[in-house]
Amino acid sequence: MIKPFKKPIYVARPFLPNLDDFSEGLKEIWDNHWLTNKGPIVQRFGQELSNYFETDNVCLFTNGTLALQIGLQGMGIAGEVITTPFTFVATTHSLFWNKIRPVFVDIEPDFYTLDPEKVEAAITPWTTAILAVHVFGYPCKVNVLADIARRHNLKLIYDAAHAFGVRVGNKPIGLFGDMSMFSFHATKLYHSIEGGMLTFQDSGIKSIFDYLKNFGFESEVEVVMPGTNAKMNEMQALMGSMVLEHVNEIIEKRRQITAIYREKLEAVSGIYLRPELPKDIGYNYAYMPVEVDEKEFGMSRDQFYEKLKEYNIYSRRYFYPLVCDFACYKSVAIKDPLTVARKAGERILTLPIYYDLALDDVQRICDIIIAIGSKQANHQSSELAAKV
Ligand code: T4K
Repeated sequence: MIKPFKKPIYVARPFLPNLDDFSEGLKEIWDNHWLTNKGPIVQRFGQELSNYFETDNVCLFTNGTLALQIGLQGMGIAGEVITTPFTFVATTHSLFWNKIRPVFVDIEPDFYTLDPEKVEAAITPWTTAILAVHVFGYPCKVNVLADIARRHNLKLIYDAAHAFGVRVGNKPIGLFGDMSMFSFHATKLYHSIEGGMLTFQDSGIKSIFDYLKNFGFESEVEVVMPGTNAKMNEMQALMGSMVLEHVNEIIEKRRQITAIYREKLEAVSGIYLRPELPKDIGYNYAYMPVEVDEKEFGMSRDQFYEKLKEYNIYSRRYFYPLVCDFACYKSVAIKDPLTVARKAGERILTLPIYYDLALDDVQRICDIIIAIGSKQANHQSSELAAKV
């Protein structure tokens, strides 16, 4: 039997820069005595991200959820928005906080992103926008969705929380649609401890986002709108700036991890991997989702998830339950049977993937999965033999 890992292997672990470098960076904050409210490091960081995303239209926030919430508010989105149930709850919560009705439609089976045909079928006179998610960093069908949005005069908004570093046709993913939200949470491949960012097409809207994240202040004595507090602080920006220097090596390491998983798990009966992405996509290897077929693998996804824990491996069932099945969204009327999303939600498991995960450990995780699978297969065939 393969031994369990001595230390827990989590689904994600934040990349941390060299501690001495970070301490050096902290000295600037100490010297400045400036911790938040448009500090110099936040401003510098904004410029670095602007360069990385090839646009001046970036706005930083304290986290991704507030970025999306404020983005929707600033763009005046109301009524109904067509969205996916196969996502983290924050996507839908940001609609709820804006009193927008979510209209859940199904996803496509290869990469779990919104199915454009289902989107088009769900448009009503009250629809104002499409809120699509580049889930696991897999880009949505950006050109088809853009065409639908244009023909129906809808805003196209992306929850790009998982998509830092992704490119489509050599264009940064944040340049697609009217607005995109990125999360810089610690569990993401790129992070600033907590943090979020909007990229957007209309440069005129930047000042609205700036007001909304800072109480609506125009000056010491003028408040122009009822904003909230969603500012990024200097510590976050320092971390974000330092992690940005390493983002290419982070993505490269994740590519290597993914390659091992793919090579070793491809032939495992009952474990299904995503197809190869189209050649024009520069992927970020944000997550490592696999689907478990209970009959073929010999145990359900949930049994497999529990079994891995016995080996000190903590995978996650992102995204199960579907958002529409959480108690707070149960009352939302849904016309679409969500067949693909339901199947994905019941079968999916995301395996550990992070910069510090040793390639030998990835091999071992795969060996454990293979051993679990074949043990089940042997168990099933001896049960069958006993019945004959
Ligand atoms: N839209 C989408 C599609 C999203 O996925 C998210 C966030 C958002 C919007 C909202 O963006 P933010 O407001 O968060 O910026 C995690 C994250 O908290 C969440 O940011 C993320 N999505 C979601 C997919 O995953 P949990 O509840 O799974 O996190 P947690 O605490 O269980 O962490 C997962 C594993 O990571 C742990 O088992 C251990 C490890 N870990 C975690 C932290 C926080 C560490 O090793 N170190 C750490 O500091 O939600």
